[in-house]
Amino acid sequence: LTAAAYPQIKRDPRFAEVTKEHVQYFKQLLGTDSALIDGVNADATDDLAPFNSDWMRKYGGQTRLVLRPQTAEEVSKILKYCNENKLAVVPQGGNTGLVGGSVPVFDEIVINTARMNKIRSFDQESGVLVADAGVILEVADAHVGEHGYLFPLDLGAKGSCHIGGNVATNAGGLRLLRYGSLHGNVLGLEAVLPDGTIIDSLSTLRKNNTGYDFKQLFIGAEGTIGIVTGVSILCPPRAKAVNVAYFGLESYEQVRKAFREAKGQLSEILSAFELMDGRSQGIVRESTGNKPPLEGEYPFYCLIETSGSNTEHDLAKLESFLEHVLGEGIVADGVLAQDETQIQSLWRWREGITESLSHLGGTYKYDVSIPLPELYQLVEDCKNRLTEKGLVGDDDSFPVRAVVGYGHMGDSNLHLNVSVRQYTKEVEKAIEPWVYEWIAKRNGSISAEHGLGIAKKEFIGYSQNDTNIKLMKQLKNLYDPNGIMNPYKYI
Ligand code: FAD
Ligand code: 2HG
Ligand code: ZN
Repeated sequence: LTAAAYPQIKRDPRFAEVTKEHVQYFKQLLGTDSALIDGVNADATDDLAPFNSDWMRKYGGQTRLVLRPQTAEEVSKILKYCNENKLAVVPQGGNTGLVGGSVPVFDEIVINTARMNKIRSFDQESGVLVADAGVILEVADAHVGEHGYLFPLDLGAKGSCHIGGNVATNAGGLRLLRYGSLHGNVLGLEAVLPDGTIIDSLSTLRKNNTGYDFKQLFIGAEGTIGIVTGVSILCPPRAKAVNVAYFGLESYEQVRKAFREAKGQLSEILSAFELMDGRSQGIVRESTGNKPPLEGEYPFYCLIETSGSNTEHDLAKLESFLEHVLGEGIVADGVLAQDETQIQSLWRWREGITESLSHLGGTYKYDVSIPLPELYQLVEDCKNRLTEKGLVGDDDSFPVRAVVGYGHMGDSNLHLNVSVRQYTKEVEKAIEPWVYEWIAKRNGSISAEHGLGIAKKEFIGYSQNDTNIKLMKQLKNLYDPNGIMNPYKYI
């Protein structure tokens, strides 16, 4: 796979090209060599490559300069200088985004947050963590874990993604059902505007109704109005009792029934309800070689997690739920993890899907919100459409290898993934814009949790009306009048 070129997008001639003088300024400002990758004065193609290409190796550009500031003040000076010199920039965290938003399109300067990685404070009474934007999600969770708390977001890329990137994408993840979205958990932000203004809105208060809530605009803005440099976030107590069960089911209707029962019977202790279709689990099995949790094969699987404070009480609830769903034939078979190792290994069957797919070649990803009754129908319709067009098959002459569906059933969020041997226009045109029309007809969203980036730039109109798009453009112009922040992306 090679990073895509963008024949349909032209480089904006308003932006300057990075010169040796520009690099000299940044070198003086940042001081150390490790703070900068300089492809202007020397050939640094190999060192720049990981910053130029996205996680899927689908999108990429040709930056010649990566900057790794350590403080908000440094970010402020960088942005002010870029703004004055019309140098376009791309904010980048862990570069795990799945919509091509975190990499340059042409020669934009990458401003990477990896060196802004300090935990600033943790209040053991309130559970409020204040940390730099470049702290890795897993590190933040381990830190609050030492004090008996949990970071309220968890996702498969936790070992690489940054909390600033999570905020910038408004990542949803595996436990949103229980802990809610970052729009609720983030209490404050520190961010830098293109003109160098540092917005200090790093409140640690739970309640603060004193005018416009600026932080909300940065949550999910995907780096288009400023750079998040610090995050203050409310962490819930870590559950003392966590249980995970994994089920095989005969139909999507049975999965819906199981979800209704789980909500009704497990209510306050339910912390995740995840859906996986048979094909997605087959792909994880082939890629990892692991023994599946259940003996038989089923068209659908689901993973249920409970998190509570009393092991006996939770187990009693879960066992009576298991008895009920097995007894009523809602689920065909199931297994309950007996210890932490088994909990982790069951989760890998869900969390490992994205990575297992990535070993097969390319993946067209559609991260969508659809009302539950029709959620899985999209996968069936897409599979039928691609089959009718003669695009799906087992041998190498067919471009499509598999059409799979999985996702956060508890949030009505489906991940439709089309696994291809190569990214081709033929396959892309067979899916888009058909898939977006399908979603718009059901009043769904074309991006539930990954954002728009460059992948969905052309399709925002399927989920936002003209008035909303106009308001977004007005805000963009207000915050970033020179348009230097993450250009060519969705706005
Ligand atoms: P990047 O990829 O570096 O950047 C993402 C966007 O945010 C870009 O537009 C970038 O310009 C901008 N940005 C980054 N940092 C900043 C900053 N400090 N200030 C301003 N803008 C910034 N997403 C989910 O929602 N739920 C999931 O369950 C989930 N699981 C995933 C599993 C895997 C295996 C992978 C590879 C990705 C997954 N993602 C998921 C997608 C991704 O959105 C998240 O991994 C994460 O939120 C991105 O963080 P990052 O630090 O890697 O950001
Ligand atoms: C997940 O839920 C992530 O596993 C990634 O959001 C989904 O790869 C995808 O499409
Ligand atoms: Zn997801």
